[in-house]
Parts: sequence; C-alpha cells; structure tokens
Amino acid sequence: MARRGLVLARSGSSYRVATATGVLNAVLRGKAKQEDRDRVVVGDRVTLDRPDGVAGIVAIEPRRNVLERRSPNRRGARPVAANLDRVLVLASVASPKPNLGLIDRLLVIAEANDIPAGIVITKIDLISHADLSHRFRSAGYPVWPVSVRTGEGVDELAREIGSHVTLLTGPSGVGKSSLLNRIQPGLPQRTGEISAKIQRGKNTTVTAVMVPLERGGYLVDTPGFSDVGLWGIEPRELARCFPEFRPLVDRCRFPDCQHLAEPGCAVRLAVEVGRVEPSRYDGYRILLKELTSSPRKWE
Ligand SMILES: Nc1nc2c(ncn2[C@@H]2O[C@H](COP(=O)(O)OP(=O)(O)OP(=O)(O)O)[C@@H](O)[C@H]2O)c(=O)[nH]1
Ligand SMILES: [Mg+2]
Ligand SMILES: [Zn+2]
Repeated sequence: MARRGLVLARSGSSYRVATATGVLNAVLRGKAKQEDRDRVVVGDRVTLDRPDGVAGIVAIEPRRNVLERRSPNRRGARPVAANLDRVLVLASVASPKPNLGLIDRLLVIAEANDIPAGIVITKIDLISHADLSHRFRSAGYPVWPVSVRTGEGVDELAREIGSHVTLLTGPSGVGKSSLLNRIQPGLPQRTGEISAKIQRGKNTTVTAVMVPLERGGYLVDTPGFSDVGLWGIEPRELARCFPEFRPLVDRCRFPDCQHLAEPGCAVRLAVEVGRVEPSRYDGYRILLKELTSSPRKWE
C-alpha cells in the first residue's frame, strides 16, 4: 500500500519526509523524477512507494498554494515552499538595520502568491520599535514585536502560530532561526553572528526546513538574503499587492492609472494627506519601475 508523507527538507537529491510511522529519507522516482528538479519543495504532500531500501516519491498532491520567487542566477520562478497558511516577514529594529525595500518586496511576493502575510519586528530589546511597527500596521498588516533575548512577545506569537503552517522569511541575520529555536527548543537550528563590519547577517541558514511544533503546527525556517527578484507579477497587479492601496485603486480617475503622475489619482492623494506612508509609496514606484523595465543583469 502506498504511503503518504509531508516533505520537511531537501538536501541535494534527497528529501526528508514525515510519515505516519516516522521521518525517513526519500528520493524522486518514476514520473516525479522526470519533471524539473524544483518540482518537490518543503510543505509538499507526496505519495511514497514501498520498495526495499530507499523510499521513492512517486507523486505530488495538488498544492493549495506555493511561495515562489525569482532566482538570482536563473531565469524563471523558484518555488520555496508549498501549502502555507501564512508568511511572516521578519524585520529587526537594528543589527541589521531594517531594509524596508527588501521587506516590502517580500510582502509583495506573499500577496502575489495569495498567501496571508504578517510582520514580526525582532530584537526589540535593542531600540524602540514604535516607528517600524506603525509603518506596517498602518499598511494593514498584523505586527508582532518580539525579542528572543528577553522573551518579550514570543508567547503571543507562538499562540498565534498555533496549529498553522507558517513560513519565516526576511533578510539574513534578523533572527529567524533564533525565533524558531525559542518557540520550539531542542532542535536546534544553527544561528549566526552579525558581521560587525558590514552589519549584516552571514547567511547561516542555507536551505528551507519545516519543523513540526508541539502545538500541532509547523514553522518553516528559510535562508535570509540581501536581494530578491519579483516573479510573475503583472505591473497592473502590483498596486493590489499593497493592502492599503487596495480600497483606493478603484477611485482613481483613469481605470488604467499606474498611480504615478496621472491626474485624479486616489493613491497619490492618500499619500499627500498622510493616509498612506510615503516610504511605502516610494517602494511601490521602485517595484513598478523594475517590473516595467528590462530584467536586471542577474535575472
Ligand atoms: N539583541 C538581540 N539579538 C538577537 C535576537 N534574536 C536573534 N539575535 C541575534 O541575531 C543574530 C542572527 O540570528 P539568526 O537567528 O542566525 O538570524 P537568521 O535570520 O536566521 O539569519 P540567516 O540564517 O543568515 O538568514 C544572532 O547572533 C542572534 O543571537 C534578539 O531578539 N535580540
Ligand atoms: Mg537562519
Ligand atoms: Zn492612481
């Protein structure tokens, strides 16, 4: 009889798969193997055959959703994880300094993939998080300020994660693995120092790993990065990936308004009267330009 499993991690051509009888290693086999090598990702539900020896993944169940981003060194989409309830984007108040452009980009990617997103402000033991929290709350995102060092906010966040499948993303060094270790002790995911010279993380986590939680949910730890491309977003869809723009876009004078210099633009008006954060609007313009101009060198 075929067994079903949940993919927890991948290392090269081998996958760690959780089954009703325990965790085992499996390789792609048969039809599953013929498709491209990013075919199976963390969070996939798969069917395993039962040969003697190493288990084989022979089928992948249809996905509820998949988080995809553009690969820095390859054309096309790179799937990261599938079947997620929420993406949490982590931003540290300091060390490293928040990279708002990158954080907005990660939020847009979650929106474009139709996965609910939230913000975790980390390292609140270092300096005040008021401004940073306000920026994302006023954009309509749920925000959880936490400190892994003092424990502040961690229980609230753990309760919120509950029995859901939640992916942690964000720049290198913001504390994704540290947070996971705090919520689910005894793993432990390796964590890294912040480079004193460049105030950046050192890309300690190198591959996505899904960790079962005692409460029944799962957390996916992912590698941080310093840049990420957008994938598969139509320029005219971009404004709808900014939740605070959504109620405004239908009120622009022109139905094809790009919210740049058009007269009667409801988004720009909202920026002028202070209802939309100027830095979020600036982020929108940068991303729109990127989506409408030729691909960057590394794409
Ligand atoms: N002050 C303070 N430092 C923290 C906190 N959380 C994590 N750190 C430190 O931040 C550094 C980086 O933490 P990691 O958990 O490795 O960061 P990461 O986001 O997993 O980084 P990558 O795996 O490279 O993407 C470590 O030195 C942690 O000790 C916190 O709440 N407060
Ligand atoms: Mg990490
Ligand atoms: Zn407009």
